[in-house]
Amino acid sequence: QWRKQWESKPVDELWQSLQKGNSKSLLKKHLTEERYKKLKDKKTSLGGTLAQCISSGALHAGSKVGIYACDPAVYTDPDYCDLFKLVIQDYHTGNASGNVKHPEPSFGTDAQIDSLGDLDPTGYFVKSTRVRVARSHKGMPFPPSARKEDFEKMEKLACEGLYTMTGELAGTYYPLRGMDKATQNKMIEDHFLFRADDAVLGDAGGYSCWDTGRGIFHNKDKTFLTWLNEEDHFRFISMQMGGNLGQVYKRLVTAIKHIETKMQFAKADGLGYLTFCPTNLGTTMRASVHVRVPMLSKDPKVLNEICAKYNLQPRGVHGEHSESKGGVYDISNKRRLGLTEWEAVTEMKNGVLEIIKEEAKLT
Ligand code: CIR
Repeated sequence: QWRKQWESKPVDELWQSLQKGNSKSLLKKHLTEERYKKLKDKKTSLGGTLAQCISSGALHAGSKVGIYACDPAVYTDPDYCDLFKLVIQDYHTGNASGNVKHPEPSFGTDAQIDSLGDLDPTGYFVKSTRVRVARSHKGMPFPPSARKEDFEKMEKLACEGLYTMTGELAGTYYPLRGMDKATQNKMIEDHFLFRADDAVLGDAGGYSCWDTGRGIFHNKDKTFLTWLNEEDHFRFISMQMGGNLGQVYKRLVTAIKHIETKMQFAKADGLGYLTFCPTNLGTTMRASVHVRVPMLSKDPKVLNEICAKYNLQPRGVHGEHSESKGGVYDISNKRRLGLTEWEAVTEMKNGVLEIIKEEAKLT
């Protein structure tokens, strides 16, 4: 059903739905009638529209944010950036009138990265470690306003870059289009396959021209992966079993620094790397562990206190809105904007070390 180029509903229809529904989204809060009138017929320099940005939020009253960027231009467009800045400030700082400035990217020195080490040499507490970042091609539209040719061009450019990687990072690209059943099953088993099955993303135009330009690159050991055109143009993922955050983070940093010599990513002053969803801007980084804390999970008060102190987000292991099972939590950095990559990963490390210390006391 998503094979064709996606088209949003007319902007006035979306505006009416947003007014009628009881949405509590940041979109509804900040898209005043005055801003709506200013933007409703205004195209960005890459050809995107307000209807594309608000489609998902207008159709899903449960959305918390409700707005997506139709293309990277909205973040710097003199008319659109007002609205986006308010949503970004509000989401990332809890205060729409604040003024968070994102610093220049900084991944840490080699010595610092090496010092991250293993969070759990016992191997008992940390089951696995994963760090991901998102990236977008400079000057290319996001899915709602991308055409089939854009997806094809992005896939080609990405693959040319990915295939220059060597050593541990060298790998193979598996396009979703025409993937045989055996490869598909293997990908599902490995939890790598992504699908067009999220209506919130679908109604944002995220699956336009599906499955053109979509695919997965991974190295031989499956410790380094790249998703092409799932939600973002790129998701770079480094992961492995156990708690060796130093190895996982170093692998990711090596890969993205190399790819950045092959192509240009969309960035903006004060916002960092630009992404389709404004919640991911900045470092775009989520550094996480699956940690086994059966004792702490009996009464999550202490766990929640540590998470609050270190700005961590505890989740169940089956995604953002799942419950913890068997005392295993997915713990990740909550802040992505307004701090460096190095600060974000360090915050995660310190918090997880504290969690392990408290769990060990009770064990
Ligand atoms: C919302 O507004 O609640 C949804 N559009 C999702 C926001 C979280 N962002 C994301 O999953 N990339």
